Amino acid sequence: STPQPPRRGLFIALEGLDRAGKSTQIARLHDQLGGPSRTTLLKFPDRTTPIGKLLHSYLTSPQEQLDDRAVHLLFAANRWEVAARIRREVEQEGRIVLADRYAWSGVAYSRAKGLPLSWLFSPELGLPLPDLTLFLSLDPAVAAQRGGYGEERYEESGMQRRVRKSFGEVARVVSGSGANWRELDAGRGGVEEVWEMVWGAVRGVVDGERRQALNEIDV
Ligand code: Z5A
Ligand code: MG
Repeated sequence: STPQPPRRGLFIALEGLDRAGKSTQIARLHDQLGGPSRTTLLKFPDRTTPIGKLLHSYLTSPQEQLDDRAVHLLFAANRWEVAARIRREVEQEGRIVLADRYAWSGVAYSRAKGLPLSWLFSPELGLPLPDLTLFLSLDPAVAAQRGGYGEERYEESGMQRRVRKSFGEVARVVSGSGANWRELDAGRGGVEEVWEMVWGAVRGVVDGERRQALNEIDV
């Protein structure tokens, strides 16, 4: 008989404002879930690809002029560059793919510049839908005290407050469409307390039932 593919893996995204603790928690998840032999860690924007290099230059040179819609499409294109890889690793290789930011950041940051929500979702439609999105919620004033702030284009308090509001809109649309969106209070304690919440949420999906194919973003 033909060999069956392994039980499919998982696709999990971490989202949140700047300094919410995404990279800290996702590194811990990566270890807990078996490290590089079982788990792939992706970060968006992926600044290593040609499109990612353009985005890096845009983020680090605030004087650079680029139309807001063009920027939005570049962030989305940077995800489409790895969409097939996510699907292959999860569905055929049984791996766990973790994303440090994803499409939801794409919509929320551009929304904070005043672009219409329906337009913003379009280039994200059809991308692999995470089995779980963990949104690390944090007061922008607390985030600003965590240091290393103010070097990139969006690291400014007015923008961070607008992004927090936009994430609220995104959360309503995304959970309303049936996606698995969990908000965690990332200001409730130190790294250890937040980790307990993160692992509690992830353990549930690791053990849970799932269909072989990943769903697509469809709001
Ligand atoms: N962007 C976009 O516009 N469109 C898109 O489609 C995408 C992104 C994907 C770059 O993102 C920018 O791109 C970002 C959104 C935009 N702009 N902004 N703002 P990035 O991912 O490269 O940068 P970032 O994630 O926003 O910043 P970050 O510093 O990497 O944040 P973090 O990963 O959430 O935090 P961290 O590095 O884990 O922790 C930050 C500090 O806090 C660090 O010193 C930790 O030790 C400390 N920390 C962590 N947890 C705690 C707790 N619980 N208590 C106390 N201190 C803590
Ligand atoms: Mg980070």
